[in-house]
Amino acid sequence: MGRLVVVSNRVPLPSERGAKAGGLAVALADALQPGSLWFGWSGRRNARGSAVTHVQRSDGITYATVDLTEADYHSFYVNFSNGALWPLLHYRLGLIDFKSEDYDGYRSVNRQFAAALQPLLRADDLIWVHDYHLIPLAAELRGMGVKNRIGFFLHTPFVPPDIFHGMPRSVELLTNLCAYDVVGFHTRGYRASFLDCVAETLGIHPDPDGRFVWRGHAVRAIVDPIGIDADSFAACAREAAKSSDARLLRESLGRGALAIGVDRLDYSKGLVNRFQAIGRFFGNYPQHRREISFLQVAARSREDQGAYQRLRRELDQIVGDLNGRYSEFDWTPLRYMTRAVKRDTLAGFFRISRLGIVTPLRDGMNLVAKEYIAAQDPNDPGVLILSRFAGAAEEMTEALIVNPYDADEVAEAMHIGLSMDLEERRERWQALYDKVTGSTARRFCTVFLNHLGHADLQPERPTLRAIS
Ligand code: ADQ
Repeated sequence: MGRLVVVSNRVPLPSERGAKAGGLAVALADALQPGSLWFGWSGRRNARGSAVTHVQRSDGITYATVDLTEADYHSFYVNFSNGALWPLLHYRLGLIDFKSEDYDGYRSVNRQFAAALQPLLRADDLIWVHDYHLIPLAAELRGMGVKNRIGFFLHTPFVPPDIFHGMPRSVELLTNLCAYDVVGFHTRGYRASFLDCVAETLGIHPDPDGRFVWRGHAVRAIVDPIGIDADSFAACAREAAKSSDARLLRESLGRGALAIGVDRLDYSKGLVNRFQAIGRFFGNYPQHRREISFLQVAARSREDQGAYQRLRRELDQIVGDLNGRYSEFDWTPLRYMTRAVKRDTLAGFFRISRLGIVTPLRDGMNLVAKEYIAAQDPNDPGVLILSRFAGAAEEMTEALIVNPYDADEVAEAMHIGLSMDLEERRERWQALYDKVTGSTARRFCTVFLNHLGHADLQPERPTLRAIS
């Protein structure tokens, strides 16, 4: 196989990474061998935008990044990627704020990325593009004559045609995806939605393996669920459970148990519904008051968007109402933190908690569900409550699967989880642990790159003109 070139919106630069490695950096750790190149946005904004490519090297890997202008940052990143595509791909048509000038900015940044990347490419590079910010990148590269194999992995869900076409310019976005050789999704359901869009919109009927040809170009849609390095997360949790942070947390609980939720502060994660379910739980099952405290760690995210500011205010209010109603002078039902906590500290917190609450309204996969399982003590494991709308629910069927919109059902699952005997907890956990250790980050990369490495190379590939 040729050199691997990873392209993502943000590049986790080694100089900035510190102790907290991002999810993508962890997932791709095995795939990024010395010699690989990682390309994307530096995270910086300045007047020159993408005119200069910054290059750093670390452990044999080259990190090449470009800056964005203030205007591009807003149109490409804040407004179109996160203000339109993100809600679309999470089934939230009502939250889409589409403006054609933002879409133009999105296309323009993808063109700038392609122009900055193209001179760095070698003929046999395998190019692996990540996530919704960069849907048009392959079409732009093809328009510049790049003939390499190019794959795309979507970390969010994909939506059925009726929802997808709620987005203006949806057909352009769909045909842009057809400029990739391999398009990867976390679940069978997301792939089916994509192929339904292809069939309905483009009039092409993919074969049962997700293969089809669009304007002479062979495309393959694959299912490749992302995973974690479960063994190292488990080892990290064993150590972190002995740390002073974990000890202080345990002491602060007194004789009570801990239930934990860890999410980015994002409306897709279902925190409003989750907090309502916690209130319902203490209302419906008063016998559990004082027996358990909930800890929600919700790292602030995308704060320059109105929807996120409104969400934060709403959550502040619900937490205040809930704690005001149920707290005792020596017991707080819901502890709520809006900052990031280090990964290893969280691993220790997962291990000492009796319930893991993962109830997104929609989520591509949700790695927290897998991390929670990896972190448990096999002799006394906690119980995972998991939304049926997380991609992880397709595999993790031994969790207590809930409808996150149904506060009574989630409250009942909390009651069942807290009351579950050790034997059942062990059985469920063992089945889940086997799945988490069988579907790792390494497997995710290997499957994708095997497909990409074997994608048809078409010397006479017709140039797919970038649609602008
Ligand atoms: P995210 O929406 O960021 O990712 P998720 O998969 O849950 O969602 O989390 C990514 C990582 O961030 C996890 O390792 C988690 O431990 C960490 N994290 C989350 N909240 C944190 C917090 N409050 N403090 C510290 N760390 C925190 C997107 C998609 C997901 C998909 C991933 C990977 O939205 O559906 O699973 O990409 O494909």
